[in-house]
Amino acid sequence: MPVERDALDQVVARLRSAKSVTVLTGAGVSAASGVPTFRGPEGLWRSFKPEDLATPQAFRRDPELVWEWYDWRRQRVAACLPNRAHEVLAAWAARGPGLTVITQNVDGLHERAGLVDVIRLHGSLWELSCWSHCRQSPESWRDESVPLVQIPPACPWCHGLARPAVVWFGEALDPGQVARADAAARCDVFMVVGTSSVVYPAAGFLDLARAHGAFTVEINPDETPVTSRVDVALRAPAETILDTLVTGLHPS
Ligand code: BJW
Ligand code: ZN
Repeated sequence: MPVERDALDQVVARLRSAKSVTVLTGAGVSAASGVPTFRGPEGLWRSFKPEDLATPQAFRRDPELVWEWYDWRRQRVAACLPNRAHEVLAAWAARGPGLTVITQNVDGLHERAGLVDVIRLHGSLWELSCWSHCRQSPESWRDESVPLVQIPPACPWCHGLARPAVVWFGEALDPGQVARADAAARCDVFMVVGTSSVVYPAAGFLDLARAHGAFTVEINPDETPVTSRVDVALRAPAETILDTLVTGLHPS
């Protein structure tokens, strides 16, 4: 179903008068790049249960299996390129202050599109940390080797087990990133883009923005648990609708 012109015009008008705009992104933003989403028909978890792979318990039980999954995902993402949604957000942010991007994605595609200062709630596929938090190691370190040289990889400092520096179910998010997201949610326009909005605390930032009085927008081809709570739901792919919105906002 085509997105109604009225709805688009309303969003562009709000964006034009906004001093601060925050965009919360999820896996759907990277779908057009070929990165599988988590849930849904083609989701990463159609054949794996999240609790089998994305929890500290799963890692403790079988680090090799979990690392094989992450190694496969790293290889897959390394072969992908940022799409129009990533590019539009990076170009918009580069025009000056006012746009903040919070992402749940661990793929690094926002950064590869040139976006700086992205708030990363769930860590990065490209960073590792020491499973036993040894005193010598930094909190995390970058490792972009594809495929990994060794599975499971070792901590270069204590030679014990390394883990992906991502946030698994039941783990706390980085308080610094949460504080930044919390501040960014107090904005004039808050947009949730390409996320199923089922994972907390990320999904809760929309309500914080609403409580602050933000105008709220969802961009997703499918309905989600927050669709009924936003001011405007644009049922379309992120890579087309963000382009349309920004062309309306900054006509060349
Ligand atoms: C398109 C599109 C296109 C397709 N364009 N769109 C409150 C209530 C209930 C539960 C909880 C709660 N608070 C906490 C919990 C527990 C839990 C949770 O949320 N559980 C729910 C699932 C029930 N949360 C946690 O455990 C969090 N930790 C925590 O709360 O800690 C508390 C604590 C405090 C102090 C000490 C200790 C603990 C941690 C959550 C971590 C989530 N981690 C993952 C894995 C990251 C690593 C990895 O990648 O392997 O993050 S789970 C996974 O889901 C990943 C994603 O970032 C996240 C969200 O998924 P996302 O992005 O929404 O993807 P999909 O696939 O679900 O949706 C894609 C969407 O795109 C779909 O809607 C499509 O329609 C759409 N789409 N193509 C636009 N072209
Ligand atoms: Zn270590």
